[in-house]
Amino acid sequence: MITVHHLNNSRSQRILWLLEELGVDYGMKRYTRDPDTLLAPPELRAVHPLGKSPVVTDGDITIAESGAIIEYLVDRYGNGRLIPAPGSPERLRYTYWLHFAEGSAMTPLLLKLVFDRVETAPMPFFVKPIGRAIAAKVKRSFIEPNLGRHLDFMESELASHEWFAGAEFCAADIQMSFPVELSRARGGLDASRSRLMRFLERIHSRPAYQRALQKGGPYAFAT
Ligand SMILES: N[C@@H](CCC(=O)N[C@@H](CS)C(=O)NCC(=O)O)C(=O)O
Repeated sequence: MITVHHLNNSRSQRILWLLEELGVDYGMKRYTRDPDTLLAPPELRAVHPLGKSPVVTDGDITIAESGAIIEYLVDRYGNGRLIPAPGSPERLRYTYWLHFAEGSAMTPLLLKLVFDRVETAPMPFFVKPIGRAIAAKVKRSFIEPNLGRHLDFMESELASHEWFAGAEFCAADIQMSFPVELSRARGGLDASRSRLMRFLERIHSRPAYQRALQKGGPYAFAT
């Protein structure tokens, strides 16, 4: 039996969605973020030493890291679904986007979360102007240009491809959903990038996405 160790408002929503798309039975253990720090509760460290979500257990297998979990589930339970044919150009794009989501897209988004917090964090009055000026400079000179380039790149790829890997929806789109949703919520994605906005509309209207939301909620990024 598959168990998804699911943290509210997190990347593990993608795993619930994938399992709903595949129609595979699974159980769920819920964990709730600390309201102040937003960190996962320490119980999650008993499942995997890093204590992050998602983690999936399946019999005696424990697997962490969204991309690795998606590969495992598609391979073990997919029967060829949600993955392009081996050796096809779409398969290479599938691999690319599966890695891009966590390996590239998430980096400036996380840095933005951190530096937004630094900008508003309580500090002694005599360092406040310096702390805020440094945070603003890092955001302006490094984080925002990177975010913009990533968004432009993803938008342009959806101009030449219906979905991220090609003409068919696949698990790479599930993996890409989180950085695109986070970009919409906090990374500057707006109506000026209509293809990414349309991507969000399309994924949010999928019945399996809706079922995963009902099971996993609350999830703040499905707008
Ligand atoms: N690259 C990892 C990232 C895992 C991760 O950072 N998960 C976040 C949830 S979105 C988490 O568990 N945060 C709570 C914490 O760090 O305590 C993956 O894709 O699985």
